[in-house]
Amino acid sequence: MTPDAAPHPATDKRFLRALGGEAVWPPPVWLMRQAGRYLPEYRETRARAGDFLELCLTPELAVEVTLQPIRRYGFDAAILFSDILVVPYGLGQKTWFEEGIGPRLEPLGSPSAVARLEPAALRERLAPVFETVRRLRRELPAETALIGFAGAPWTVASYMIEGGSSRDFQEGRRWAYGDPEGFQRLIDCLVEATADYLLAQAEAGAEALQIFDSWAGIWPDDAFRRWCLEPAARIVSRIKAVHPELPVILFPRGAGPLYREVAERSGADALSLDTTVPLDWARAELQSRLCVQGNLDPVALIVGGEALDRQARRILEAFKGGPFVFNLGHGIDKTTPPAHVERLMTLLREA
Ligand code: 1CP
Repeated sequence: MTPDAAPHPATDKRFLRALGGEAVWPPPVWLMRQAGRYLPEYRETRARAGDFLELCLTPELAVEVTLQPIRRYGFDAAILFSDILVVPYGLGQKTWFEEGIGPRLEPLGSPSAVARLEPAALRERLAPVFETVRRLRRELPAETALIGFAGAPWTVASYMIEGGSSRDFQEGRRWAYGDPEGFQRLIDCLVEATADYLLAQAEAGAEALQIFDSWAGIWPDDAFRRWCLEPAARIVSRIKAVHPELPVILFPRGAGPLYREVAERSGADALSLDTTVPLDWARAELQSRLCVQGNLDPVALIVGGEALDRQARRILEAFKGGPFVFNLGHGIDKTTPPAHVERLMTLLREA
């Protein structure tokens, strides 16, 4: 770990310095899902786009909504505006977003459907995303880093199998236990497609990459290793083979004590911590090995006031002195008052 005042930092972007292992203070900050429905200007652009996938795949509009939270709050990092489900779309699976329901996909049906996916077409189908990344690098303020992202294989597979959101992921779990070889073929396909997709974002100018495994927390430990940790490690290794210096953040949400194995074995530069990870444990077991990011409860941000201040201060106190990026433990809720984000930013700047 290098001290804050390293003589020749490779970058002066605060966010990238923290990912590189520096204790930057006050900590760099961004918020998962920082562009979205809680912002009136997003709702306005969203209405103009009509369709959500159209918004993701129209560079002019995707750039605009990426920049909106940066203009308002001056976060240290912008995250490309897109969605994890553009990958199934890029693979040729029918994917759409229904107002008031969320993502919908034509379910894969059976493992044999994996053979019909079209990994060779992904780069071309998702070309607008890479154009968005290129434009963002030109338009972002000099001090703001650009994060590219993708869903992790299991989390994306869960939507591909269930045909949308799920309460208990029964279909995916049945598939994994009942036909592990068939399920492995889907995961392998997603490992390759996701690595290709992230590498293309890196070539277009993404300066850090985050892999969202939002539903990693449902598995027994052996299944977690096989379906979450191993695929993530393979993606990281493919990225590092081409771009050894490009920082990768993993978000194995709900991994509990397995977060430590992810820190040791995934090859990631940083871990994004969900709200339930105990702070003292994370400081001792995780932050001693790599940069941690997180883990404010999004509901504390909805409530605001003293409750928000108290939760934010606890996190600051726990992670001060080591590599740390302030963030939420999960995506910002659409009912969050924008003024509460402003209050949080004031508190962080005074830390
Ligand atoms: O305008 C709308 O109604 C669409 C809402 C929305 C938005 C704003 C969706 C549909 N996706 C997004 C953008 C998005 N999604 C971003 C970029 C914006 C930013 O961060 O500023 C990112 C990083 C995501 C990632 C994402 N999509 C995840 C992983 C993170 C997480 O929150 O766990 C997941 C699981 C999705 C799937 C998805 N897409 C959209 C919704 C509503 C959902 C969740 C559905 C569910 O809960 O199962």
